[in-house]
Amino acid sequence: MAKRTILIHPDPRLKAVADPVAEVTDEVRTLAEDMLETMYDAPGIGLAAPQVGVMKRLLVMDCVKDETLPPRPMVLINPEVTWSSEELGTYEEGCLSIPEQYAEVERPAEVEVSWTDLEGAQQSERFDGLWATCVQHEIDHLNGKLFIDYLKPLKRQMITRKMVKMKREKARA
Ligand code: K1U
Ligand code: ZN
Repeated sequence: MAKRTILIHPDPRLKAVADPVAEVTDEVRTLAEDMLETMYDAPGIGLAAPQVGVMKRLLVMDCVKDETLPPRPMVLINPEVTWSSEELGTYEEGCLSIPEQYAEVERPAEVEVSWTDLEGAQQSERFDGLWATCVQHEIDHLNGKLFIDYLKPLKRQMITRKMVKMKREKARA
């Protein structure tokens, strides 16, 4: 397993639509393992392949926050939202590609998602709470959408400017 570098906004790869995974190969399995290691190390509760510069439709997540409960690492390949609730929920979201910036985003409170697992089998599950927020945030990444795209333009520009400055200072250091 190897930790991968997380891209920081703004980066054109974070605005691009990722390609479907054609086959679950050893390369895909290695990518999934590396992404889980990268996510836990960050630490984060989700990570999408474009965030590590791989333009494939694969995401990982583990929204078990209670440390007394066992972890639940999930790998979703070619995920699709097949149903969304009319009821909406608001959560203060963050993003590993937009460090230290948080904002409230409104999304469907529950979603049903189907995907291919690492064995190549088809899976489907209904998510609610933080899991629903996270899976929608990660699927957005696969479509080149960031949580700041839900914010008012001024707020989005302010965050983007902060990230540009942060990246410039990091490059100089
Ligand atoms: O996709 C990402 O950038 C990961 C992101 C996922 C996410 C967070 C909040 C709402 C929706 C989606 C993160 O994991 S940010 C870090 C974070 O939320 C966290 C970190 C440590 C402990 C608990 C949460
Ligand atoms: Zn994110």
